Amino acid sequence: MFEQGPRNRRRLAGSLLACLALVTVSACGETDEAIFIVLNFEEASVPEKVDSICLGLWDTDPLGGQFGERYALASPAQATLAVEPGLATTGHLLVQGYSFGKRVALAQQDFDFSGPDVEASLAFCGPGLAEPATERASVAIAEGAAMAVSQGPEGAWILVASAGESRVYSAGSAGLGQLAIDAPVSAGAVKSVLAVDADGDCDDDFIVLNEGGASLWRRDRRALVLDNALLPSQPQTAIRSIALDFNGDLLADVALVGPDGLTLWQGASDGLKQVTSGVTSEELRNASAIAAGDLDGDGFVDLAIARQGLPDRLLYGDGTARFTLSTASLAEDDRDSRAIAIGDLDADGIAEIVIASLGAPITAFARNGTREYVDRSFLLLPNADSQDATGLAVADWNGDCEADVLIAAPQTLSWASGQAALAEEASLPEAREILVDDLLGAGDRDALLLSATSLRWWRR
Ligand SMILES: [Ca+2]
Ligand SMILES: [Ca+2]
Ligand SMILES: [Ca+2]
Ligand SMILES: [Ca+2]
Repeated sequence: MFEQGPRNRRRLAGSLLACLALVTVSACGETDEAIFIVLNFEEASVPEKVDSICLGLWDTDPLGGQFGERYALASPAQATLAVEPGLATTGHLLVQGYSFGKRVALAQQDFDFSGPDVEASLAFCGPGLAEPATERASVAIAEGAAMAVSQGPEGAWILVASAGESRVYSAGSAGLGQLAIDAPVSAGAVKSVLAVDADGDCDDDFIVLNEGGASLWRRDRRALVLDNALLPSQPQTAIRSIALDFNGDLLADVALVGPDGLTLWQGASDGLKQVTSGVTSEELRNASAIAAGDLDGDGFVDLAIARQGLPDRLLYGDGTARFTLSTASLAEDDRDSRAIAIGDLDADGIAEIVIASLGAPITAFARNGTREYVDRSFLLLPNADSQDATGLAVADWNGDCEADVLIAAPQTLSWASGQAALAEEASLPEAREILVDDLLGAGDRDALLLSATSLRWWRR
């Protein structure tokens, strides 16, 4: 196993930090027994710039040790980590790549300490997938469930949680298999689930929002463990949440929204702490969804917040937990917005905002000036009728390194990037939640569609 303990942890971290600066393997050689892990960061390998990574190593033996650390990426082409095996014979490497705290890339593989050095790449897209997506599996689920995907040493876990029942699925050649994993169970109705690495060990834990508030289900090898000590104790009524890094310290922060507006939890070494945002709850009441990204290009993460029956809002961050409500942004209408996403739809390096509302078509807003966003749906999106959409995923679904839009609705749609603007690609089964992730750790794209009665897995 890896030699664990504060002294050894510092030394391993120092060795990677030194190598990030020097980008040479020879500078990392500290011991005879070490194996070298070489990470390659390919330019433009993901639609969003990877600005930090979490590098996790686990002994294959669940009783063995582990190592996890987050690192900022300036613009290295390569980094090397020397790892001493201790008693371990085989290990698992997982590298999560983040943009402003949101995971946008992934690399993982098993390795053998007696074998060659390990080489991993954070590539996630290209050269483009011509084949249409097909359904790989469909399973029946309990009514009222919510889902999220956690990446960790045993691969991707799909949590489907509802009142009185928690199921964890894994995607494989046989379809979606239910794993025999000990997990907490929500007593009340589940509003949403978020995957976020709350304890900094590079695997994703879950924050489950239900009628009673929030609870943290920490991923711990073959189990999910209730660990609310990592969350603030303040009661809150949030219905949706996102992972982000609003103060640039590499620790995962969480932003939550609901009828009472915005709540911010700032990551610390011993868990998440509630901080004030600078915006009153009245100014953001009836919030229904939230997305994060750098909207004005100043290097600090900003927030886009959808609301039910009230104008959607933009908040500009200053690199701390303080956000300023924009008065001159997004249309001042009162649609029933249910989902919001940020992505660069036209690949010009400037983020766009996509909003899904009940009884209205999908809308895309583009930056006009410094901090103003205006409706540019007619330029950016296919001509579309009202979709009654409740979920959105903006991610590279067709593998050309440009953002695509997947819309969860009574008739779910995918809009694909291509030569010019987004074009309608395919109709998918009904869904109310949708997400795109890499379920097999192979650099491919998977979509999960959650409806009232089923979980469906589509794959390119
Ligand atoms: Ca974790
Ligand atoms: Ca910004
Ligand atoms: Ca753009
Ligand atoms: Ca694409």
